[in-house]
Amino acid sequence: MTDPTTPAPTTPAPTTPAPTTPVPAASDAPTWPADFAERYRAAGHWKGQTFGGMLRERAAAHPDRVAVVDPGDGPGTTRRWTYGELDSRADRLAAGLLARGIGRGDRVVVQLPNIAEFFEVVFALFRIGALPVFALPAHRESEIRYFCDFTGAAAYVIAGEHGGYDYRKLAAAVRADVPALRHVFVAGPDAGEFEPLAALSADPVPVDGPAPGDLAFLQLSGGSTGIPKLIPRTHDDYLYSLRGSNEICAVDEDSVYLCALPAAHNFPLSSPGTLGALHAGARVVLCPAPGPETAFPLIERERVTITGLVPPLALVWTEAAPGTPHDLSSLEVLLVGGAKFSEQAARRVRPALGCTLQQVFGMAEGLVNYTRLDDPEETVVTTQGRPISPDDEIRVVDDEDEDLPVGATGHLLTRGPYTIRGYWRAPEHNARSFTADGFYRTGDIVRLTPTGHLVVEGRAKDQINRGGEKIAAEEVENHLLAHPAVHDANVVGEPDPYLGERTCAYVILRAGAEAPKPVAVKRFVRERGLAAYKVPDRVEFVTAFPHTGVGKISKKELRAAAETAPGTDPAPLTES
Ligand code: AMP
Ligand code: DBH
Repeated sequence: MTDPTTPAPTTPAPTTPAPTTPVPAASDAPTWPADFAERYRAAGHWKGQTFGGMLRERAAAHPDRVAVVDPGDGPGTTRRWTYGELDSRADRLAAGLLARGIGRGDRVVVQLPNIAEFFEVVFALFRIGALPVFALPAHRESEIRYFCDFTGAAAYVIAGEHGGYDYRKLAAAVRADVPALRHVFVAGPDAGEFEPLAALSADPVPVDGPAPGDLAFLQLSGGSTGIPKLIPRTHDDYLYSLRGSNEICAVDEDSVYLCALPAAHNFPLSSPGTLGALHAGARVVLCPAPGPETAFPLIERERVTITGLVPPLALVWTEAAPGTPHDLSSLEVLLVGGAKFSEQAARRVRPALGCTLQQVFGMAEGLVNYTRLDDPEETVVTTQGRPISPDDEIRVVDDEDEDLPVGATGHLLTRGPYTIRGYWRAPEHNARSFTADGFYRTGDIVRLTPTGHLVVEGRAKDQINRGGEKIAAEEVENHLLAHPAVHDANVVGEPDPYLGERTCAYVILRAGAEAPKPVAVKRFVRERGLAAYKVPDRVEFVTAFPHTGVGKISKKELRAAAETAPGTDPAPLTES
């Protein structure tokens, strides 16, 4: 194996440090105590590798194998980048970033669709030790402004126009509000007032890269509070989760991974995802849209062997597969996760798609569970899998943090070699989200089967899981409260046959305020620059909220009201 810091033949040996801003202080986030770190190293989990080194090794071992296929947007626009090409593109972009003063420890908000440049950008950033902040294409001004501002981002990377949306306008608005944001780089043909990404490409320069224990990037949490949380992941810990995932999902250099979900999301990034595939020397095929009309022809053409979907999409694929003219026979494994996949839907996967289902229950904070390829069918369709690592510690506890017997339903706490010990720059929140001895409070309600598999039974966190897209109720409530006619607001999930859950906003209007139409309230939230998936599906005006015994608003009763009698005022529940 090559030393991860060994430069490519085109790169001179690392000598002078590049112009950089200081590496973030350790206090940006709690990390593993020394004895745990020692244990994880001794067990071989943390191997002392970086992402920059990983790509370098792959490129050296098989420069001409295809790494990334980007089908583009029409016939003749397919791009196929080999490992060698991806590696040298990352070097050249790294040089361009360094020349603009972006370096080790700097944060860069990356908001790219499923295009090849996503990998060029993140590997360039990995190589210089700058931290990608993984925004989703669905995010809008509210989220992006916050990410840029909170992380003190040096740069923001977008695709000019995509999916009918002009990200340059978003960038202009964000830059006006966040003066510290020095650069906006645009992938694609028309950068407008900003710098084209392609213009950064320069001859490789010596790079003072990150250490394996350094942060590699900041991933986003679905969150349950008004402010999104950022998840600090290191090279060593994330690479371990990739190796473990590859082994469990049998990803090797002959695999072809179709990235159908947004590439920046933790699931398609790492479970085993695009980075798992690249780690294995396999091929990544980017899918511009996740519906069968786009994905099925690509599966046939590129001989895709494995992909991952959220439950609503898995349902659509299983319905579409029997009637498709496309040959899906190359598909060996379908991973489904992000939200609970119903047993009935799980049973339909193999007959419809002819492949093995793997359920995956994961979180960007760390812990990932998979059903195994050789698990009995009943386990695969009725559980959400078991942890990657023998060193993943799982506790199922009651409301007082007391351990429950195996089989009992309670709160899932976890600690392990790839689960964070704290969010980035969030000490107060960390005190609530982690136990004193470092277990992450997942907010999920689970039970353990005798075989050690987890079954997700519900959620204790104030979050709506809208078909795999997580929505923090408080974040939406804060936007509703900004409406001049709104006195108070509560957002809860209600059952939806397709998404699993959708959002309902219960709103109390100000005395004397003219009642807006529900649709106007939705528009108000959207116009405040919130991602479309967070805009309430339904807005109900009510006169009061149900309360608990101690006078807190009862979200439980609100949820029950939404479930049993949509459209009725839940206030009477308290009066009975
Ligand atoms: P995040 O912390 O934003 O990465 O979201 C992770 C959360 O998604 C988990 O804590 C669960 O609430 C939910 N989740 C992910 N996969 C599954 C699954 N297979 N079944 C049920 N919930 C899931
Ligand atoms: O929902 C998730 O965040 C998720 C689901 C499956 C995840 O992070 C993962 C696998 O790694």
